[in-house]
Amino acid sequence: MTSTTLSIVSELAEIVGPANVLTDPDVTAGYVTDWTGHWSGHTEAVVRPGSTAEVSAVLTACHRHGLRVVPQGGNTGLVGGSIPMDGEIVLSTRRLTTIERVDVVDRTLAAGAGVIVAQAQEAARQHGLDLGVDLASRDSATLGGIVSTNAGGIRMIKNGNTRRQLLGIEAVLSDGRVVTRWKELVKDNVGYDLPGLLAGAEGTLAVITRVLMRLVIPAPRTQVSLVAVTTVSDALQLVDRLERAGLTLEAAELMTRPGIDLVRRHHDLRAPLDVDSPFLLLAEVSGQRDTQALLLDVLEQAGESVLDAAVEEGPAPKLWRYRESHTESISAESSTPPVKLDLSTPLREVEQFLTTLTPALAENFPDVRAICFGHVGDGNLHVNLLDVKETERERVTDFVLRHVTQHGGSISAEHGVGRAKAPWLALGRSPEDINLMKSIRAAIDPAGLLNPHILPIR
Ligand code: 2HG
Ligand code: ZN
Repeated sequence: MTSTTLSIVSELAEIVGPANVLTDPDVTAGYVTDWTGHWSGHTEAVVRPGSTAEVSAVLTACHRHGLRVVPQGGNTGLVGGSIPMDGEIVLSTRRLTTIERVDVVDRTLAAGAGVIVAQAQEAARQHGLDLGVDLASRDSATLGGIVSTNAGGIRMIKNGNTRRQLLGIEAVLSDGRVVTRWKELVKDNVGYDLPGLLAGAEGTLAVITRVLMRLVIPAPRTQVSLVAVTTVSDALQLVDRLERAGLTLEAAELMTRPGIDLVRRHHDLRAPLDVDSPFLLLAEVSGQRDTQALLLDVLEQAGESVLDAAVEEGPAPKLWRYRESHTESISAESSTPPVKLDLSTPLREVEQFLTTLTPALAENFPDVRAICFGHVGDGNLHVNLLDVKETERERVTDFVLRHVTQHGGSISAEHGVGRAKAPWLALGRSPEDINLMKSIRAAIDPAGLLNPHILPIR
């Protein structure tokens, strides 16, 4: 350790207590590598403040020393956005775990940024409400993490993204100043939308310490159907039919045959349906009454486009296992950390995008296996590339991101920019747009100390 590091470590220890400044590489290991194992950095210290005042004091100290800081929640991100790739200090928000209040009249939840998503959901459910966001990493992801990445997840089709669930925020700027916008109001039109700006900023503008989340009424009588279809368009038409029949769409997820086969191999699951179709749609619907009858009716009326279907009643239907086990099974299967590309296209382009991508990849990257799945109802697909050689990662990423751009899509639908997409920002935004984002960033964090490599200001 250098003398500057030694002095900052003891300064940080004075603020948060020595037990909450981690320096031993064995202990910090879990904070410097991401879930996929691809993004791996190093740090001299992980600091774990236990209150907003401590976060403020930590950032004030780092600012004084000109030290760069990477904020981190549950470290479940998939784009390297919370990893200290260049030796930054890691500021973990995991000790900010207070659930302050659930308000059943205004339907809000006030909580610390380090509260785990599943715990926030549980707290809301105890009051007959629910968080509007749900995602496979619910048992490790934190509220601060899903807000700062503006996570999408499986309920986005019904409730919108995390930014839409955010009513208020408390955050600390890089120089230690605390900013609070905290009113339990769904209508509050005074000036710029600061919570909306900090949501999705991926820790480049401030460290989020507390959040005020909108809650929703849980779905009544859910039914899950797993439907075998031949084309993506068939899947999307079915989604449209379900909504037109008066059912509320709770989720609409697409899987492919190779993805299902892989999940089955890794989880020892039996075939979910009797036919082998190229695509499977998992649609969860709800309704006030006769939900199952209505669902079966729609499946029947869809005629030959539905090759086979299984229907199961909620809550916690087993059919979801086929979808939620994808990420884990892909990582277990791939000989190298998978290249994970989270993309979206307009709904009318999803079919073309996917059917042209697979042969183009096979022609240009014959050794790479692609598994695609995702939130098809939102036009959002997760393209996972397996067995990619280290030397090929950049080229294959560039290839797929250009392909999605040609289809009018986005290079990042819900996972954010992080390190993974930073070099391709210009594919997703115009030069004027990028410059404006840089100006905002420079105004709020002029020294560029917070998560500097996502939107570099110089
Ligand atoms: C999901 O939808 C997550 O399950 C992870 O966004 C996606 O593993 C992925 O590529
Ligand atoms: Zn997803």
